[in-house]
Amino acid sequence: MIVVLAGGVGAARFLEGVVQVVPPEQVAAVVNTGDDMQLMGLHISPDVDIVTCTLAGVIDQAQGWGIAGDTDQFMQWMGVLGGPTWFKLGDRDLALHVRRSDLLRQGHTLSQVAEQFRLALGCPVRVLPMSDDRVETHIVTAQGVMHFEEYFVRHRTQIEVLGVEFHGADLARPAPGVLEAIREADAVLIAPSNPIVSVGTILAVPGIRAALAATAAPVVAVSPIVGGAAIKGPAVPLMRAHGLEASALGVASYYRDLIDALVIDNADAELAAPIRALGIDVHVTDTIMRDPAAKRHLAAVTLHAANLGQNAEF
Ligand code: FO1
Repeated sequence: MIVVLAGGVGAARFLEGVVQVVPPEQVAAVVNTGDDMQLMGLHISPDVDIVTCTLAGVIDQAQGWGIAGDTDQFMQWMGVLGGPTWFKLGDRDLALHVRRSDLLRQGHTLSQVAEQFRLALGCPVRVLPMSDDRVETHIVTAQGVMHFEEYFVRHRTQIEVLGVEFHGADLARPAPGVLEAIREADAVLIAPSNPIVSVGTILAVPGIRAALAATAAPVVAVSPIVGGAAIKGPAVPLMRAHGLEASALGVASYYRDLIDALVIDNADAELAAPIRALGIDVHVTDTIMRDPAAKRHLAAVTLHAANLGQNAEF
């Protein structure tokens, strides 16, 4: 079993590579739910939906989120009625949020909903929310503390980050199957997701860090920072707010006691030595997932770094 700790868009694209190298039924994604948000009475679960819909082949590829070919009649009328329109919910996408909210109200868990949706949509990979308990990532800014999505989407990250809070994390329990998957894994891969508010949120769930430290499986991360910049999203300001250098070396130091190896981009080759000095094995390659072949390549290099590359052609 290959376990992948996943956030949103970058992780979903990485998983598209992993399932080209190993059979999808041998892959389980442990997904961040800290971006989950209550909006208009709906429970929205961005990263779980992004991973599920990407691997089901129904994602809007250009955006990385939302449903391909979706329409915006609901949003248009929501605007007419004076409702919130800052977080765009497509008409097909809306079905996910309404159905999830209804199932949760009936007493189903996030995990049960994730499993029903991935089977219904034809996603071949198990999607395990990190927890069935409510955890929300909030960003501390000079304009107050706000939900991550308010910071990321409404304010387009254009406000200074003073800190990050994982509301509810201390009381959250890993969702069913998460600790077992990590314990029994042949390898644990940390996708090129935001180290702080995607992977960090997963690590904030009590028990998950310990499981990663205890597993016999190699733990290999892919740096989401290339040449000091993030391919997508606010990893740089969030790392800086955590006193971390916004670089592959900063990522290595953040994951230091958790990972055996780090995959970094060719652009950061000069950081291999200082990262190795931290006791972390380094693999330098092209990490930009510009097309399916590049996604496959990155996955193959990462699996090789986890000593599973024998039968992975790349
Ligand atoms: N991201 C945006 O930048 N703007 C949006 O309006 C938006 C809506 C949205 C709806 C459903 C969904 O599953 C994701 C959505 N995202 C949107 C993406 C989301 O904000 C981020 O990609 C993740 O939370 C970060 O991993």
